[in-house]
Amino acid sequence: MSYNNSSNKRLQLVVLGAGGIGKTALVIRYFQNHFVEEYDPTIEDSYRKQCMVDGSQYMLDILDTAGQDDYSAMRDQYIRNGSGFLIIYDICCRSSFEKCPEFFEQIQRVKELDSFPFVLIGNKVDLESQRQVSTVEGNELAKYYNVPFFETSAKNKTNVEECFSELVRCIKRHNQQSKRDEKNKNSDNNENNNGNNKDKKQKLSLKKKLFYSIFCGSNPTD
Ligand SMILES: Nc1nc2c(ncn2[C@@H]2O[C@H](COP(=O)(O)OP(=O)(O)OP(=O)(O)O)[C@@H](O)[C@H]2O)c(=O)[nH]1
Ligand SMILES: [Mg+2]
Repeated sequence: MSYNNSSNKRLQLVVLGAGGIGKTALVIRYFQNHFVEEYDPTIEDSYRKQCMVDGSQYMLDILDTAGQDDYSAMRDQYIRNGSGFLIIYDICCRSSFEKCPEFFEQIQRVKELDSFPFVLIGNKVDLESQRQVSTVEGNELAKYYNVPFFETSAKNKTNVEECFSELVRCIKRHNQQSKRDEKNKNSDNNENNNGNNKDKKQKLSLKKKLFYSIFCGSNPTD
């Protein structure tokens, strides 16, 4: 399928979260449907995939970022180019959960937006016995941001397709809302302009009347 005439369906997704929480494992599970057992810290990797969501086809460009703080300087650039974000923590690592607001605030700052498409993800849900962050806490944080929440397992393939598809829906909704806002802004501007035009016409006709009364001693007959 060609995307030349549907560039709006090309989406840039950015995967963010602390180091070692399973960002790469989730992305590889989604792209290649296998589980990466070993931990090889990422610097930056990108993947491209076509996907079908609600009957529409999309081309996803996914950027898997480094969780290690050594590479955090590159994050602003990734965020700038992203249209949707997966912010991920490890349910067995409390500090990775506590880091999520930092990513959220960084996106807000770089994008200069209060809200943007993102899904919150608690990964490694197969390691239930080592859980440090409850499902309720994850849900509460997602509710606070008003975004979808998933608990996933890259190992067991739990909710992997679902979280990517939901992010695509979030981006679609966000873009539709932005278009509506833009339209409303334009029609407000037009109304203001129409008002201004009326004002201008009234001022011109007053000027005309003044001109005639001064120079002709009478009013125009229009
Ligand atoms: N049990 C279990 N282990 C996982 C899961 N996801 C990832 N892991 C393991 O966690 C370790 C780190 O996973 P990565 O995907 O490399 O972590 P990362 O977030 O990409 O780390 P950085 O690239 O350093 O930011 C690996 O050994 C994975 O096999 C999961 O869902 N369940
Ligand atoms: Mg990685």
